[in-house]
Amino acid sequence: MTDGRTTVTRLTSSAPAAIAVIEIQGPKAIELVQHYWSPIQGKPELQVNRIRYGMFRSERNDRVAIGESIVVVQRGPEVCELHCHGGQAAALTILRTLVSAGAQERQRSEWIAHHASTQIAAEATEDLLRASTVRTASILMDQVRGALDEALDQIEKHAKEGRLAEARRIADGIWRWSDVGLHLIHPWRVVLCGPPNVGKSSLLNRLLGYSRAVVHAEAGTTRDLLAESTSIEGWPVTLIDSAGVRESEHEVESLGIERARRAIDTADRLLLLIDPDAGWTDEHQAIWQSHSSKCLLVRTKSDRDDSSSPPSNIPSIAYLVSAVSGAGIEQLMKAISLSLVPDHPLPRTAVPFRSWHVENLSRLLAGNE
Ligand SMILES: Nc1nc2c(ncn2[C@@H]2O[C@H](COP(=O)(O)OP(=O)(O)OP(=O)(O)O)[C@@H](O)[C@H]2O)c(=O)[nH]1
Ligand SMILES: [Mg+2]
Repeated sequence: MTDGRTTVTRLTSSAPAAIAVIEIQGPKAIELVQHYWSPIQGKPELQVNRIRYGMFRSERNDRVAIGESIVVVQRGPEVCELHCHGGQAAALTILRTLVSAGAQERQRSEWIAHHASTQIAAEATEDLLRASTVRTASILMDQVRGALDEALDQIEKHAKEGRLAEARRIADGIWRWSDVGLHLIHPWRVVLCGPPNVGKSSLLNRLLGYSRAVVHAEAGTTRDLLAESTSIEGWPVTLIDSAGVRESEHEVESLGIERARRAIDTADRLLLLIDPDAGWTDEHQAIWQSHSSKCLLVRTKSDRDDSSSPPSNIPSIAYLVSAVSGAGIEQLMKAISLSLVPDHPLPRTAVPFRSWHVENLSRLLAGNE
């Protein structure tokens, strides 16, 4: 399998985690592990599928300063897994030691491609390592287990046997999940926008759950874009705070407003914020006219509402929130989630998650018209 090479691969993601798993395989695998590892208890011999605990020592000549506690599992005659602490230092030390002793480092992508049953299963396995929520990971896990491959096989079979309508029906059913599939590891970009002082930075902080952006009573506080990753109902989202949009003579503020406009144009969704006192302005109207289909209207500062000054020209579809009291925030999160993914795939659904999957389906559907 490794052409006589002994290879070592870090199987887990390089992001810090509780545990890192390194696999060594090839003719020298077991010998190398036994050279650097010794058990806490019992004989040093390894047995297939027996879990052993011990110390990995980088040096054997008694000049050892630090040993790493690891769990060792021999998985086959020439394969061994080493489970160590998940920070960078432990895994790197073990990898480097084994490489300097003659093993060849193999990239995880190569390892995955070799072990996966299909290209799609390999891609799903790679993306699974980058999934940031249980919800997105479980969709990718379904694709690792073959949901998309099976659906594509069915399409091919129907098409070959002349049942084009059936092939098309299945392709249509998969294609409808394209948007969610393409965002499983690439977050949706949701921009908080509106005139200065409407409460964009305050709402960003409230949605994130911590104080990330500077909030101030002075209009024009935020100058640059401020992007932060989070998840909303299990969907990965980058929330972006922006400078309040207005005509400004101030050079730095104008640069910020220019960036805000670009972010508004390229956003997946906009939270267009309306201050209860200032109401709906020309700036709102301009953003709404170009982007109404991706806008959620949000009337802010609801804790300040009183019957003596009811907001007049604010559309009634606006969500009412208070970044101060938290009122309406949960409903807004639900609305954002529903607007991003109105209908979510059930378990074992075939979901295309790379652009080439979507392009192939689009071509297939276009050719079948
Ligand atoms: N009572 C109340 N005040 C709020 C709320 N949200 C924001 N404010 C106040 O409104 C002012 C402006 O808030 P920011 O969050 O800085 O507004 P912004 O839209 O980011 O402003 P710029 O960055 O200048 O465009 C501050 O004095 C906040 O304390 C709220 O929900 N309730
Ligand atoms: Mg701000």
